[in-house]
Amino acid sequence: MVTMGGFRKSLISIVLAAGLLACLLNACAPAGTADETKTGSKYIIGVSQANMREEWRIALIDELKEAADSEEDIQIITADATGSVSKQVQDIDNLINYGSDLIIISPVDEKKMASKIKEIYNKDVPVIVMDRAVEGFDYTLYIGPDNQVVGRQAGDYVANRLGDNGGRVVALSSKSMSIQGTERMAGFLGTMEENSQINVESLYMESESKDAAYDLICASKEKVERADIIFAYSDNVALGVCDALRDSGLEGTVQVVDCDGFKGEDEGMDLVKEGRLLATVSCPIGGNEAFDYAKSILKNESGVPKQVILRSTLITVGNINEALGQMDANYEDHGQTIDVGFSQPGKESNWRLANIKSVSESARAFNINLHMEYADQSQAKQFEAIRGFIDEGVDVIIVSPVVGDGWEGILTQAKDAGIPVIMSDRDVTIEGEDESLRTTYIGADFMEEGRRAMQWLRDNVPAKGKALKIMELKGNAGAKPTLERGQGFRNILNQTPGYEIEYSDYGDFTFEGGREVVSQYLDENEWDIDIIYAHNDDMALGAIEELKARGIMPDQKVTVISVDATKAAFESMVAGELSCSVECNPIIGDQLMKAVRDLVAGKKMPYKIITEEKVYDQSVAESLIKSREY
Ligand code: GZL
Repeated sequence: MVTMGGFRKSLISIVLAAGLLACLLNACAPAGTADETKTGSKYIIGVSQANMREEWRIALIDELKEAADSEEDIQIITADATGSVSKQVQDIDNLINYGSDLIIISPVDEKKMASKIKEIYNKDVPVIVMDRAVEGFDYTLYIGPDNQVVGRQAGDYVANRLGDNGGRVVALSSKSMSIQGTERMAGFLGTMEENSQINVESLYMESESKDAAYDLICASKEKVERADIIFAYSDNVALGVCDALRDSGLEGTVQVVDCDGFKGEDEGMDLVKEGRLLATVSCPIGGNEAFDYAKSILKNESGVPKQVILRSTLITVGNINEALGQMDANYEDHGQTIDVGFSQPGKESNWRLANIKSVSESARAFNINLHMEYADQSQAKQFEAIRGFIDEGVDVIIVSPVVGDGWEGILTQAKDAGIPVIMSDRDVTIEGEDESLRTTYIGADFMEEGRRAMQWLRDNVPAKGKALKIMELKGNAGAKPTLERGQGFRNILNQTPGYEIEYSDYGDFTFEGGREVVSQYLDENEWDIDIIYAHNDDMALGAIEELKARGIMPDQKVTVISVDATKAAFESMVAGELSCSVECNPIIGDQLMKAVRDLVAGKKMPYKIITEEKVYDQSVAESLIKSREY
């Protein structure tokens, strides 16, 4: 029996085979549109590329098509928006009308395309956004580099290269800069500002092109010849700079550092090998990652994150052969048992207990021998545990760091022992940003969680007249979730009149800690607080218990909001006590263990993998509580 779906696919196959698609798509991307040899595929992935002028965009399409070649039941259809927002909108409609089961889009303009992406996402068409993240989270998955980090890596290299004596740097900007270029330049100039011994001058190209770069350098010979290093934020621009230096007789006298580091003739990797570039910060294109996750999404596999931030790598003549080897490496998982040492901060909250359960279950499912240690919120005990894992000779170490600083020493010991480290649910700040000390971070975006908490307050608890007083219950001092949930909340608070943080203290993410903060406040003050913002549910529930014990709730209206969205939080919302909880998903065991197996198999890991999260309040708690996993 031919189902409507099967009929639809067969019809499409006929259309594709007849080549009508090319006309109907109204602009085949030069990389070709549909792979007619795979008519009748089970899945169709529609790819909407912003343009097919830029080398890396063509490379993205090629990577996706190459990946699809090895998958019989997946077909790729591409469309080239030729740099036009209106055409990209039309392309997406065409791709969906031909039966695309999933859309991959690299937006022409992430702000102008956000509503179209949200529209198809809300119609349950999975959509993977590449390279430029749209505002908000109305998409299935974002994959791209952190371009600020890319620029900072280039800036750190230039600063180290020039040393304490410093020097002169020319930074090439453009009057019409892409978001990617803007972020890279911001990261680069940010590091230049931290090095007062370096004199930086920005020159502005008429457009973001090789020729515009060439013309500008040739026309600025006096400024350029005084420079030690020129910074170009893309391979395309860098090539124009290198050609201009060559034709001006300055090649080798003035050095060039750039970003992109693509493979191919006259691309960054080539220019480094030829000695025309001093260094390039190489950014993976993400096509292989996008295809892998697209397959998981189409097959309804669990563990698909919300964002994958690709790792960028500094490439010089000293490590280019290793880097090229890594790019071509085929990784293979041999299915062997892998030994993992996991250092948890403790068992401080319901969230942590759910995380421990998830990690333990996934380890068994992924054939991983897990040695878990609990540090009672002590960084020293975490160091002790990690030294133990090193002595044991485990294959991989996973850490959920109790605080975010002070990890350089112990991570260097693990690196020296040849043991990669994955950060789970909390990241660390590494002085000097030596990216090799931590392989990847899998967890939440705490800044976004803080923003969402205050956005919920703004949208649901309107301030009337006098400013509403907020009590903040903070997690443990120095922990990334504490710092960033506080900062994210304040970012929105500072833009929203009518609210003020009246009192803030540490509750250490525990029930008792939250209760104690409220108790101490009441010992010294009359209760004059309108809102409690707790960094996690346990502290919120401890605070509610104390307010009830003191006879304040439920008589007085106190809005209590928190983060985690645990079962206990849902029960409290159903009971009409807690008002809202921003989700922070602890069920990341599968993602962690998949990352461990990929790592051991030799796969290059993303810089960050950010989990999917939502916001829940009393209006939905009753209907969802039975479906909650933790
Ligand atoms: C967040 C996690 C935090 C939880 C708390 O990823 O590290 O630590 O929000 C837990 O409940 O104690």
